[in-house]
Amino acid sequence: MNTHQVRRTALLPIALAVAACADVAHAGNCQLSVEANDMIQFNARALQVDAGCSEVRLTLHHVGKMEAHVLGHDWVLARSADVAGIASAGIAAGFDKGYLPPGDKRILAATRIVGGGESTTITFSTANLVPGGDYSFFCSYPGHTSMMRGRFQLAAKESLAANRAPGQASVGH
Ligand SMILES: [Cu+2]
Repeated sequence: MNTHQVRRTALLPIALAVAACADVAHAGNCQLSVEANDMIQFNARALQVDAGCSEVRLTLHHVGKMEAHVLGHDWVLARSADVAGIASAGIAAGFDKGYLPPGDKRILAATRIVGGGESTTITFSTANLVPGGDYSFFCSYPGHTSMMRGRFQLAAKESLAANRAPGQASVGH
């Protein structure tokens, strides 16, 4: 086993634990549940759904007590290379826009901002995601992005250990 395989294997239980409560009617894991807290943390550093999922249902739960305008959180999905650009544009957009630039095509999925005790659920298509692509999830609230981000993978569950390196396939057309 090489070091890459060891690292992927170490990440897997985290993703599985996050998805453990999902009650999936069809084959494969297409549902995710993520918690965020007053310590500016997500409870997951990596998330994964099966490549066979046409849609993903994600629930974000703010388990803290801070109100949304004081210390809120959202969950945003983008190509890893786009995270910094979206986050800075989001700060400029401001709280009323959910700290995200409206209509920005780089945003692959995003929840609204929630405060302590609140939850929000979104369903998003995987049509624009490439299996094995380099994606990240993050919180766009100002100052949170560096502490609240992780890897997002669209992968075949059977082939994780043999998961090939992200290919050169482009997301755009
Ligand atoms: Cu946050």
